[in-house]
Amino acid sequence: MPRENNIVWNIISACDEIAGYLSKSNLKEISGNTGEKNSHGEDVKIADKTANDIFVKHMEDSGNCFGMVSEEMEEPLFFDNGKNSHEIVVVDPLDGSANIGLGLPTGTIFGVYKVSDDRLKRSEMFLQPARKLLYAGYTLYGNQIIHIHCNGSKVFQATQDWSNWNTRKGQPASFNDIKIPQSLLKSKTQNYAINDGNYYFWSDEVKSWRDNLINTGGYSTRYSGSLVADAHRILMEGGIFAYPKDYKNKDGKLRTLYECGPMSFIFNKAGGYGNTYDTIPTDIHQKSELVLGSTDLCSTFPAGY
Ligand code: FDP
Repeated sequence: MPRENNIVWNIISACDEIAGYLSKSNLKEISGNTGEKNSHGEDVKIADKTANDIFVKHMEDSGNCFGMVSEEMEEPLFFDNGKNSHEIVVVDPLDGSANIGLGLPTGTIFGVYKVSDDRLKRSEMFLQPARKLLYAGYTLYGNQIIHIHCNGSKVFQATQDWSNWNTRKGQPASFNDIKIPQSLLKSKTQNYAINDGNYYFWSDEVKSWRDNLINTGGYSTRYSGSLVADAHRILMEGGIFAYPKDYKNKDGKLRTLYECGPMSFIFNKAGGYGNTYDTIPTDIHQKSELVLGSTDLCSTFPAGY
């Protein structure tokens, strides 16, 4: 598959470079903090900052990106080099960064929107619902590098091995139109990905939903603490990922624009459910509750409690 100079290939190139950086780095060193805080007052790890720098460089050099919002930047960045382009990008350059020091899976999540007609360089340009995404995807840095992409109609996967991370390895045909399995009808054990350690911070409704799931039987907990890894398992095998609001995180923990939105878009287009598909963010760094997964199981979740 030849590389072209368009925003999607520019994003894939950025993810490839991030993958190379992660694979060659000293785990202890890159999991250290830079001493800076991100937009939510959280410590920025060296790997977070480096992944962001790599992503910015690729967007800037491409000439195909009008502007971008990143978890690691307080304000949107607009590129002179892309002033005539038609696309803006939202990104979490390195999601699941708590996993970095252990060599456990991490990922990059991104979405591509159309530039607003007024072309005014303001953060309002990015405040669009996931349903308006032109394109979204994530890259999982695990045993292999897995790119999941959605062009608005289909969800597809490309896999690269680490020895060849900078060349395309082809796309298995069976993964060219990913559809999430329904959950409740299946006889095999299903997975739920939720941080049970927050149980006592949840509302009574969420607690009883989770208790009921366990009492029903046939469910296993699979939670790695990396959204990309946990959501990927659910997309491929069915089940539910949920990060509910709780008494610590009153709006939820995950970011509406560059985490929840692209994931909700991908899950909806794969025939599943993503609760923030229609949410219009009011701030670029807003947080939301996130529920993703098989439509039948997600419909039982008491969202909003
Ligand atoms: P991290 O802070 O390590 O980047 O994006 C936030 C995130 O990870 C998600 O990847 C992950 O799903 C979630 O936080 C894990 O949060 P908890 O540790 O509170 O479960």
